[in-house]
Amino acid sequence: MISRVSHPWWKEATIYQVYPASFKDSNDDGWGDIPGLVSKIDYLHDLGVDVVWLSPMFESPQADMGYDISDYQKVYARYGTVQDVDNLVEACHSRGMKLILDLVVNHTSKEHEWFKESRSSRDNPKRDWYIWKPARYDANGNRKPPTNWRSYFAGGTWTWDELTQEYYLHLYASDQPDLNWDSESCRQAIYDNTMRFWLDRGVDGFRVDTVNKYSKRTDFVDATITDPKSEWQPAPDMWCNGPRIHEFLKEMNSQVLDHYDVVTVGELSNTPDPERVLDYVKASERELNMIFQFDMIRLGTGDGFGSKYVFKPWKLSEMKTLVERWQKFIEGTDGWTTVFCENHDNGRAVSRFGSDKPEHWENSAKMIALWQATLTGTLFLYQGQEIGMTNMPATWPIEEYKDIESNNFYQEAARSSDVREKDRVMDGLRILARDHSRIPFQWDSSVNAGFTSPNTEPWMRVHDDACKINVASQVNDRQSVLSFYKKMMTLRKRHADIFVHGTFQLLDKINEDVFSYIKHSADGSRRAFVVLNFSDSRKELPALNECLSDSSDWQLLVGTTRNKREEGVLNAFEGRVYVDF
Ligand code: TEU
Repeated sequence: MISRVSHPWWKEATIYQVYPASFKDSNDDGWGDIPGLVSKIDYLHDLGVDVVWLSPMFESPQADMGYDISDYQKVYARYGTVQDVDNLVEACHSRGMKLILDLVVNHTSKEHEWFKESRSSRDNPKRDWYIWKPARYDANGNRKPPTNWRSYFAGGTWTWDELTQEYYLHLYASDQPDLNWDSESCRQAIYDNTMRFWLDRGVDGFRVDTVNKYSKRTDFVDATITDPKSEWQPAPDMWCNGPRIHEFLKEMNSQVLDHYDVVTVGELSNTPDPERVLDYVKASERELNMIFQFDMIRLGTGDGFGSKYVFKPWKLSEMKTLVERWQKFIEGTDGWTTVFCENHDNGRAVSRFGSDKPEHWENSAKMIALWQATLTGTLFLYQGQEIGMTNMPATWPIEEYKDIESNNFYQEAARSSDVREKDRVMDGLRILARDHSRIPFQWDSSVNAGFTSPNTEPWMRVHDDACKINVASQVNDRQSVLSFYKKMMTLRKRHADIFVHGTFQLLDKINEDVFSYIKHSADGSRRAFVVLNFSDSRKELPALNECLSDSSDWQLLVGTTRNKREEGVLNAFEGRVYVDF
């Protein structure tokens, strides 16, 4: 049994998410791969990365970019082999780094052997490893699915199986049938086949996909109609935080995770109450070390499911409230939290929370770096965030969007009776689509940005701005976004008592341009004042002593601007940190 100390290795770690398809292609097939990642591990080590989180690289038909797994113990051929993963583990460990994988066990691919057996007959031993239900029939005898639930990818959550004359449940694509965690034998197979196999090869933990969806309500009733225009209704309360979820996660720990020195971070959706989130992340609960809570990163997405990609303008005061909530909810508890503003399911932070206009791009990216590096919790960076990669150009057509979610929402809008819906959704996708984070990483200014060879067609189009925004153009520039991230990573570690473990005090909540807060060291002896101008114009720098009504001698620790700082004024998207020690 591994002891759970109060400052385990993963609290002060910086964890970097790699999307294997788009990081580095080593064999010129247009797809990133694990040998390509291994070739760049020193780049990550130099950035200050402690842990690599590798998004799904398992064998998969790629209906949902690897989140539809057909064999957990094989590697998708375009990404490499199990031996390549072993090499990656060694490359990390030999540098004092660690590797975590993506644990995707709410569902498998429909091509997984387990599902093939389950669907082969109603009395197959694995029938109850998935969720099968009989049809309903309407007054005219027409066959209907068991419920009216809407899938995350548009459409319904049930697909009819002709052979066995039942429907199977899939919260996502029909290619992704949900596993039935109420089956004890199914859970045991998950623990052994998907977890122990990789932990025994030296993997240091998991990012746990859809972690609160394994236990679902078992009454399978229709959801309240909240979208009268649609046949399908949002129903996340039917499958999130179900009656046995904590039992299952405790079992996963006692039977597997507790026997290794590993970290877990859960993807926790549809759980807005901090008290309910603490149920998952208090060390005494022995469930998850930490979770991703999506309130902040969801800013701008429309309400509910169907309108997710109808952009909804947001105010800085809303962001402040959410950041404050998810900074403070662990204070006084044995829980822990995460810091992140990008991942493979969201648009780029510079474009969404700053500005990707040429005149503002660099300051926005550096301000975001300063913001993230000064927040409490384990810090997660997403590939390309450290060089300020931006959303795909607004001029790119829907054909450049490869994600199943983007395309399903766009096609659904195109079928709408409201002819403006398609344009509204396209406008929203240009800001919010998952595709923006999935285009090839920008290594240099060559054709295909050094991601793959110049005469290879990459699986997604390389950004038009890759010639300007790339590692090579920044690595030797002490004032670049990349250099600033390195500087902030160093300061974060040097002052971990404030930035990683400190308590958060929001200032001036109603200011819709400037975001300022105090971070207090754990023992209360040291403070940092962080001030961020989230606007595209000059703003008055809040007077420190007024804010804090004390006469401490505040000294500038770090600022984002290349230019000479102006006393009392913050330039557009400028950030600064002052300290009183
Ligand atoms: O996402 C699950 C999830 O929480 C969804 O809300 C997610 O944000 C997605 O955009 C659908 O709205 C995880 C993975 O991060 C995602 O990439 C996968 O598509 C999904 O699970 C299914 O495995």
